[in-house]
Amino acid sequence: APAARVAASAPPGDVADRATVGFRSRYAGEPTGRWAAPGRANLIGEHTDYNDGFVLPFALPLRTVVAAAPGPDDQWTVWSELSGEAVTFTAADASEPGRVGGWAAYVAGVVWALRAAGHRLPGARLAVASDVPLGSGLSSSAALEAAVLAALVDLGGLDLPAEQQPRLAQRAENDYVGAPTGIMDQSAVIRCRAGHALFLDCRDESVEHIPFDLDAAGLAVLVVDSRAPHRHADGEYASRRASCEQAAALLGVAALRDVPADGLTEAWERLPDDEIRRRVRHVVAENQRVLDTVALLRAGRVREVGPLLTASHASMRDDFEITVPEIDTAVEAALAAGAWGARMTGGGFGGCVLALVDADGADPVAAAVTAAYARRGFTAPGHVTVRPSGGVTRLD
Ligand code: GAF
Repeated sequence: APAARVAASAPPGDVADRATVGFRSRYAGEPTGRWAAPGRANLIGEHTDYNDGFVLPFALPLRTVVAAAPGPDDQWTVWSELSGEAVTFTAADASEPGRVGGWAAYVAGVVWALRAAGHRLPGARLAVASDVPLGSGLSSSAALEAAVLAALVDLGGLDLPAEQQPRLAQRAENDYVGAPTGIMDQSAVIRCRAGHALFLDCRDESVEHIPFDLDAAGLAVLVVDSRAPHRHADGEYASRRASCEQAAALLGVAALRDVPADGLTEAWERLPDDEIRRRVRHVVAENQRVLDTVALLRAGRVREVGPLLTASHASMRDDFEITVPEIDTAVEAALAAGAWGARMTGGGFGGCVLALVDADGADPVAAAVTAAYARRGFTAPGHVTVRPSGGVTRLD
């Protein structure tokens, strides 16, 4: 059956068990503890985070688990089930971006960011297992950062309050790995609560946990993996960000967050060309859609969020131009099969679509997307239904 193929892209068996087994076989000892961080989906609010705006992500039941124990001073070894290899790096490697590459750069980046913030941390041995699919726009990198960060904070007895952890993990990604991402993903995987979406103001990082009770509403969220490759470290993400910053400078505001929805027409006239106008329109309207979605969820009107999701998708496709044919096909097919709303989630150029469907509607909608893919000759999509889950936690 095609069900749960997103999750099935991971090896079989419980992810926490896999981390322990990996730790034992690699290091011939017992881990001191295990830390789990989720992937995330963003309900709405895309490319708004680096514009100081609003986002509304929720954590996924798919998790990355790190089993860890202290190790020799100034040395970190990390094994991952996905690569099947261990990477060892020293304090010197971790002090210079670029010295550790590939997936281990996210780990070295966390060590780097902790040390740059003045923390003295112990050397460590780590083993990583994950059910969060890589490169699918579900924040596998933020999950890895958050789980490693939690492990190092606990092993070192460091004083780093939870509210400060997203910024630190973001620094690992921005300054060590070199991806110019915003604060949404790290905030989501660290701060989300089960049964809730995280309403985050990316300017001051204040949060509100908004009830997102799908069962009570008789609804489900279907996540479809487009299987189109997704790379937000590449030039498109950076160029969208640069356009937004350029527009803010032209409009004389600190960030596009400061352009009110009813000030769009005026802003529009002051911008030099059609492309930059459409970029601005996306961000300004998307911020308002987040606020409207929060208001509906607060009122328990979950189903009515659907049209806002679909409007967000149209804006990403037409104004921000970050979708791809597989993604648009999945959204159109989901809507045609009865979804209340559907949109791409994450940075774009591939990744996943989420669809708000009736509780018994996930299978028919997934089947409709799969059929539409087959008609267009695309690689079959993956899919899984998800519930809003909790953020990073220590398991034992
Ligand atoms: C990626 C980035 F990492 C986030 O910061 C955010 O900008 C998102 O794309 C788009 O909303 O996930």
